[in-house]
Amino acid sequence: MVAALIPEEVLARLRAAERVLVLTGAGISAESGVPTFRDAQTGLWAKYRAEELATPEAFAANPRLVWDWYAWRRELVAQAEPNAGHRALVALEERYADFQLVTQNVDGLHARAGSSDVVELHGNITQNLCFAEGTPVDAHAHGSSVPPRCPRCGAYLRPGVVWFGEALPREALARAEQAARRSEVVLSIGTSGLVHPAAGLPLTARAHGAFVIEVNPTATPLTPHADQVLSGPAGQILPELAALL
Ligand code: BJW
Repeated sequence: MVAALIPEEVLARLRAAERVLVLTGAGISAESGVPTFRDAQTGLWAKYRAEELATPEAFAANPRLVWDWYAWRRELVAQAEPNAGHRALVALEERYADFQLVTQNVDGLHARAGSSDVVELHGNITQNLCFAEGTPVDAHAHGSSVPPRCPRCGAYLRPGVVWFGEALPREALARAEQAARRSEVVLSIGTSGLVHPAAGLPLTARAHGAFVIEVNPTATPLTPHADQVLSGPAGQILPELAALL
């Protein structure tokens, strides 16, 4: 493996910092074999745009189609294992007294890697909610219809994720915004920076004086605003970074 060149300023900022925020997106799980959100459509699903399936309107119009898409993705996630990038963030968490990991990912791989405090902004794909009431429900216990029905009210169950046009979980967003305001260094890892309000967190942090480091093989809307860009795969860069600190 070719060593990524980590600028000395990145190491110096991370060594000096006491408060660190990490924001992750789908790119950190790519090396676990979980397709990124905007690359997810392959095989049977290639004719659909992910953005058009991840909405309450799409579910209302065709619940079976959207449920089946999530069933397929749940299977991919169940077969995936955390990678070296996820594990490097566990090591970073252990280094800092004030470390907040905020993820847009719904795959649960940070927790499976061993991160102990993960703010999940967009929910978790393993969970289910009643589509009518928004309450958590265990799908396996309730019948064979597709999608399964809520045992309380009979409405369809839906995956426990946040779709376009829906509010993010209030406490999760509040914790993420607080961390953005107090952190000295922010790592934005494997996210296209297209989806708000998550995409605004590094910019909020920067406006409050944080040093912003982006880790991504591709430029994003954040790139011109980042103080340093580590261009490459998270599964290579993050372990090198953690080892050098
Ligand atoms: C690698 C790599 C490797 C590859 N290593 N990197 C302000 C401006 C404009 C619009 C809005 C705004 N505020 C709100 C909006 C509307 C909307 C929005 O943002 N729209 C934009 C798209 C235009 N936002 C919302 O609707 C949000 N809700 C909201 O604001 O509600 C307001 C409200 C308040 C009160 C009441 C009611 C409403 C909700 C957003 C929910 C997003 N949900 C999804 C789906 C989750 C479930 C699912 O997975 O199916 O979350 S969308 C999707 O995008 C998913 C992701 O978490 C999210 C971000 O994607 P991510 O992680 O960045 O992935 P990709 O695929 O885009 O990028 C991968 C990156 O990895 C790439 O850059 C690669 O280069 C990189 N990569 N390999 C490192 N090895």
